[in-house]
Amino acid sequence: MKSKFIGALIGTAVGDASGALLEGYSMDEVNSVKGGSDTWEMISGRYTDDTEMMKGVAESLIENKGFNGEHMATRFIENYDPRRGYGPGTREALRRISKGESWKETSKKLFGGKGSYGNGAAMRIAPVGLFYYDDADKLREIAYKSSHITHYHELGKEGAALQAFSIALAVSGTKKEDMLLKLKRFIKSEIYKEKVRKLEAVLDKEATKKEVNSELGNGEAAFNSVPTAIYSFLRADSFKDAVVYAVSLGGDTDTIGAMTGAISGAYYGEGGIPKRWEEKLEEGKGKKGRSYIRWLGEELYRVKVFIS
Ligand code: R7I
Ligand code: MG
Ligand code: MG
Repeated sequence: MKSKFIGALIGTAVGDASGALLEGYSMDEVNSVKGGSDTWEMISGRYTDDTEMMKGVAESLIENKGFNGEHMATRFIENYDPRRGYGPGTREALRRISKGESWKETSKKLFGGKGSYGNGAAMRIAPVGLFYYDDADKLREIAYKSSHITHYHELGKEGAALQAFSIALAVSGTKKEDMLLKLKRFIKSEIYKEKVRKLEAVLDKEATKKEVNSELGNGEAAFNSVPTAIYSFLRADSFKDAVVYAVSLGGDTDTIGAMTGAISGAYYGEGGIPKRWEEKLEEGKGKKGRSYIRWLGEELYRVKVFIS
């Protein structure tokens, strides 16, 4: 279990770093850069906002032994590093909260008053999926609340909950073939229900990457990337194949890589992550990189056992 906790957090960082240099490239461009997918290796160990924010979620859950919105928002602000490439909505939300606005009110004002449906809440959600893996109602509640800090839109929150629940299923040792049924039962929104139906269809027919992108999407909206990450995990037989495939789809490569890495790391445990990839991961400025992320996984596990 501890190895799964560490695996999901290191998996997020490794997946993020794997796609980091390719974010925004089309599928064809990615494949012309990296060639055949099985020969591809991680180029750089530098991670982006996806991992930076995931650390804030983990730190806050650990320090509070559960969710505290104001504290988590403060962690996001303290960890904020503009060079990591944050989404514009998230950047604006954190700027406003740092100026004194309430974390409960800020995100509602973005994107014309409906809030963001970007994948920024889902990409950082791994610690929530781990910490609440044994309680689906609580997991949903905290996934929504932690999203609310930056992503108020129902589809942004539901994407984060779906990603968290996928991680929870992976942690609890659910067999891959049983996951889709459980995911279908969990989802509330019609848009995600439809996406999971499409996911099942592309899985059944061994679709081409082009078909996967057109059916599931590879963009920055949560509904165009969370189902794609789940698919990338389900179709592969190893951590490496899952992440390489996710990145090879192009588009929001760091984030689809990070989310695929989170689910796969939770499923296979840290031992499933190629050692050379983990070792390539940066230690980060202020020593909050590879070793620190591993420590966060251990601590999150320790606190989970303590409160259970
Ligand atoms: O979701 P968010 O934090 O962005 C995450 C992405 C990941 O790829 C990271 O790797 C990083 O590169 O950024 O930031 P948001 O700005 O909230 O959402 C991302 C994008 O989704 C926005 O810039 C919009 O293009 C789009 N988007 C929306 N478009 C129209 N209407 C999000 N919400 C809306 C909306 O309501
Ligand atoms: Mg990023
Ligand atoms: Mg991204």
